[in-house]
Amino acid sequence: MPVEKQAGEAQTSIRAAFLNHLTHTIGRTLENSTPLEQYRALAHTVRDLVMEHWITTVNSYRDRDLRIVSYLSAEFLLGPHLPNNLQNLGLTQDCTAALSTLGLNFSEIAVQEPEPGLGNGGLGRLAACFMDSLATLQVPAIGYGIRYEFGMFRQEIRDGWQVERTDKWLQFGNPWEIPASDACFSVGYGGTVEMVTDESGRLRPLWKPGQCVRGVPYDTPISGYQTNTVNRLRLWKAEAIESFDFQAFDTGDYMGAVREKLVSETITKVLYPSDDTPEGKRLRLQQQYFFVACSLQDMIRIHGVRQRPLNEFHLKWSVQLNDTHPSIGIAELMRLLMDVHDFGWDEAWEVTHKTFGYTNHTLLPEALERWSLPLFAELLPRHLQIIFEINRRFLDDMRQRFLNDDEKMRRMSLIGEEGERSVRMANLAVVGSKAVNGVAELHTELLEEETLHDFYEAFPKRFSNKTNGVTPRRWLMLCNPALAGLINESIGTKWHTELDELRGLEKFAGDQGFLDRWEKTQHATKAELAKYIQSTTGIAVDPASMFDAQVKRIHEYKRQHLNALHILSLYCQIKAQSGLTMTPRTFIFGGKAAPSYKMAKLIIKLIHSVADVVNNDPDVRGQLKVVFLADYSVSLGQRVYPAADLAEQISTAGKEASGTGCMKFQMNGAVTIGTLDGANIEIRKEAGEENFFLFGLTAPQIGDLQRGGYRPRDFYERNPLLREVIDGLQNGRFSNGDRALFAPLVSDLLDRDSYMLLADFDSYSTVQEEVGRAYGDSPRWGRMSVLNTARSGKFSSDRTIREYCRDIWDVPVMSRT
Ligand code: GPW
Repeated sequence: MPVEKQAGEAQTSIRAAFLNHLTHTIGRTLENSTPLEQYRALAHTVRDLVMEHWITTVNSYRDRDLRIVSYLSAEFLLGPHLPNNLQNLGLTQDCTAALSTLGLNFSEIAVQEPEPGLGNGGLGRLAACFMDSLATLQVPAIGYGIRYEFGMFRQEIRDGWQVERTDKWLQFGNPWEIPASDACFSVGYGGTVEMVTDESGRLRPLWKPGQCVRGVPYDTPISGYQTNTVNRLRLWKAEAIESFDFQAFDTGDYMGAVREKLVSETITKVLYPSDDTPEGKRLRLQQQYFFVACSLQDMIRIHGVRQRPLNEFHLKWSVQLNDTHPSIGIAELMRLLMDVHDFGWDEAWEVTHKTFGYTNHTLLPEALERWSLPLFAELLPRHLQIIFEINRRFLDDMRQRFLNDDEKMRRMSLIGEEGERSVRMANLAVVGSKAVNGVAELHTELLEEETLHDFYEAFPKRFSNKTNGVTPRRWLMLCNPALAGLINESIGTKWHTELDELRGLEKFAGDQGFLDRWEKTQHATKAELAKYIQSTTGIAVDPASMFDAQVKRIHEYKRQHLNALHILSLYCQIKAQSGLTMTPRTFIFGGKAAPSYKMAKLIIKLIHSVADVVNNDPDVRGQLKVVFLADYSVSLGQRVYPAADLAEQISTAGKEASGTGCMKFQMNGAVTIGTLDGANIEIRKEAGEENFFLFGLTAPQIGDLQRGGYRPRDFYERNPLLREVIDGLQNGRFSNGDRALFAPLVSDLLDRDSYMLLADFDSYSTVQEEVGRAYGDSPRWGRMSVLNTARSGKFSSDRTIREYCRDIWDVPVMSRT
């Protein structure tokens, strides 16, 4: 049989290549190698296969001479490469078989891979899903970002509190990256801007930076699913410029030279661990400018290699700004074109504003990036001049169009004048881009009507919505092989790249035989997570109980504490009525808090206190279990999403721009309890109202309530169960008598409650009761679960990327049919 022979050949060559790398790359024999060493040998084996496709991709792009998409992002949260690359190559089974002939277990080796945690959460993971879809759709694209030496911190839990530990992901080397020493660039900071006369007698500004660092690119191949396309993720590392060392060394200041090196390398040392809350720190601005300056120089270099004049830059590149973090690129491209390449202002602006697209990811006013003017002037004096000039021209234009509406001019200015003067990066991004988009329908609507309303009035055509998506390769096929297998058997495999094909499952939603298999599969996946929970937390959970999961960054607007209050209310009910039975549930939490975010850290402590009380009270009779999984990450997500029955998407309406975890849960057949916020609205529309548990106030109702003077204490006084829970938090009932512990939380809830937990508590509890009843009705729940998967097709990042390609980037996607 030729097919089997081929498979046999693949196995034999993987086996040979693996043993070869073990000897020649790692320097070990099979017998005396550790699993980590075996992982490294296997990673090199797979990388070799990916590299072959890379070479052909580079050649094919060169021949086609297409516009290239450049995705600029301060974060790329890729997750483990090994299993993903094997799946894309179609070699998972061959590899597993090849290893087993050597007495090795693939899964045991794969778990050795340190996760590249170069992102905080949703924004960084979105960039990774986009890279996957771009390669799968064979779009010429480069991702540009920062090679942080230390990624997202590792989270440990001590006595219920979060403790941060450094993430040394590069400690044993990274087989997936290749330094590209031929494309290093320098980046300047500080210094002065002088007016000098050039050869042609023209007076022009010359920036003389006070400090210079070098950017060294590290490339990671990003493979597409079952294509030969492999795109490039280029991450920059900061190094000292050698000549600086020599200067210092010559004058005998060896220590000074080394200090210089340390200072330069600090720039890419560590990822800022805050999500949705920018810290106006100098190093952060240095990081942003560093990677953007390197990336633009690299694009101009490639443009030159393609022998194109620079006034055609925008025809050959589409540069997407992943939030405002890279938006300094607008001023930097202006500077490069004018100061380095002799463009006049108008010529430079023509190219610049047709090059960029800006994606906004938040409505939280405190999350909109602003840089203090003195800091900006000190680090980037020339860029500040350029921003002032962009602003002057822009406001002149607006003043004419809006007849001297001074209030409006103040709101639209790129420079904030309230409090300390600042550069408003969102305004810069909107003014300097050809396209602006939000990440879910409601989010885009609120951007247009509220947050960026003045700009929407001025440039309505610039705005559009691009609802987020996630890659079904990682978030269904890879993480849930059992369910993916059942789906393949039922409807074939076309859904791997055309997720709408999942609709074909609808016809099985009433088929009891199919529902039984669906449930059995789900149960087995839950049993695996139960084992993981047992081994990491020591808590025994029952896979037959409802797995109710909330995994995401810890943030007040995401309201993990609403979930916790509800659990406490169930507990109080059990205590009040001995013998009360309810649908058994396992509440699963996971997520990191920004190290400086006190309230988020207290919420983690709260969840642990709730777990202590609930898990250890015999009156509960095991009906409720609460677990907090430490160190939430992409790989941990890959365990949780497939095992969940219920997904908690309970943010205050109008606060979550989109959310993407909701999509991963839905694909894997979880049913959602959620508010009308972000992508929940679209998930509910797709799934059907009857397959979604809706609760809570809407965004307009929240606005009304807040404007009318919201008094959370009224809700506390009106609801006896809520009162019992809050009183318990206050009087130490849930904290071994410690009355001080949760006092900050309680006083915030009673006196401020900015995120309206108390207003939504009643509705949440009522709907949770309904959830419990529905779960008890297996055919009903099974049907809801199948229909959720069947109707999740919209949330493939392939769909999202197709929309960006069509509406913003103007590049073709490869169709497979
Ligand atoms: F504040 N998001 C994130 F908008 O993960 F920049 N980190 C961030 O720093 C920001 C947003 C920023 C998230 C949003 O909170 C989430 O709603 C969205 O689904 C995700 O970005 C991807 O669009």
